[in-house]
Amino acid sequence: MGFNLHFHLSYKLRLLLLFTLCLTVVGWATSNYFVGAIQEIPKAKDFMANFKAIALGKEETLTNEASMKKAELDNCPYISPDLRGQSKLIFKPDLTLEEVQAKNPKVHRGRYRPEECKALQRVAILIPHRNREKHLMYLLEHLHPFLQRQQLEYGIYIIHQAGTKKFNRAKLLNVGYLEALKEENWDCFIFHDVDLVPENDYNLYMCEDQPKHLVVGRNSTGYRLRYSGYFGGVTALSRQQFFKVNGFSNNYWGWGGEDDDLRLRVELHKMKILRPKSEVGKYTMIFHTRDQGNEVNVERMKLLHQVSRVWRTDGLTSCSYKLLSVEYNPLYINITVDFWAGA
Ligand code: UDH
Ligand code: MN
Repeated sequence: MGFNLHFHLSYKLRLLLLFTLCLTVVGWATSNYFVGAIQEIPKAKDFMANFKAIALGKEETLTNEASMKKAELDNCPYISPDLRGQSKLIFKPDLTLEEVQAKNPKVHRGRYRPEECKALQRVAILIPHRNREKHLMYLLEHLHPFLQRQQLEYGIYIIHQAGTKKFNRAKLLNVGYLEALKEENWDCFIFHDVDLVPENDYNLYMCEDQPKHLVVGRNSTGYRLRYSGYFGGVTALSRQQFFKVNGFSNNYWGWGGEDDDLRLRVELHKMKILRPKSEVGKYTMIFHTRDQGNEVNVERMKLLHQVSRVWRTDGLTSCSYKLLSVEYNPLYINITVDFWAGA
């Protein structure tokens, strides 16, 4: 019995000693490892900051503070708290672009992003243009505050057709899409006539899972849809939706048909057209007569019969043009193109 007890105690003692030894060894090894790792962290941090700056094409190194601040922003809500609903639009005859600029101090080189939250979408507004400077000024006056109230990250692109030959709205919009994507991976594109001003800021300039037509009615048509299936004036297609249908046709010279063509492309791809409620999708069209160089296109019916046959080869993939200039104005980016160079 005595022998047994002695054996038992010394066995337990030896076990305890072994266990303590193990603990010491493990403790020593891990403390060494962590000290080493902690010394490595500042080096790794420096490397990552420099790498990020290079990858982003920034000259100065991002400070930790600035990158932390950006990461901290919450997503903006789908419905912004700044929306006002329907507003009465006033077009002051003596308005100047400088006044509009002064009222939009947070817009730089045609772009804006909210400071208070992370925008849900990055949106490019594409406006086909020639000889409509006054309309452009009124649209900018209303659109900038409207988009800011919607808490969007956005850029406004004017695509200007050089020369006096036939106007091609659709091809200009294809150019806008291709050129805008060269400087930012925009999520959503708004194809926007220069003379249509939205009246209600619940008309969200955002893309949905289906293409969206934003002009349910305008003052000039008694605020009713022009005809069932109308898909003109202002439309919103995501980068992927527009890419899928190969954009607009490039072959509509003069007025009419190009918007119906895009609708057919959308339908061929089994997508559905969404619209806001009629009280929300309201626009004022600034009065104008028909422009020179934009006479009715008598070929349009013939072209509309070919859509299902030609959409693959006529569109973004075949849009050729000569880029004359890209200018960064305070309130918009101006892209000037020539469709006839060398022709
Ligand atoms: N656009 C220009 N310059 C032009 C022609 C067209 O900038 O010379 C652009 C502009 O963005 C315009 C859009 O193309 O909003 C569509 O052209 P539009 O406004 O002429 O088309 P809309 O259907 O009018 O509004 C057609 C002629 C109206 C005749 C009115 C007589 N009642
Ligand atoms: Mn018009």
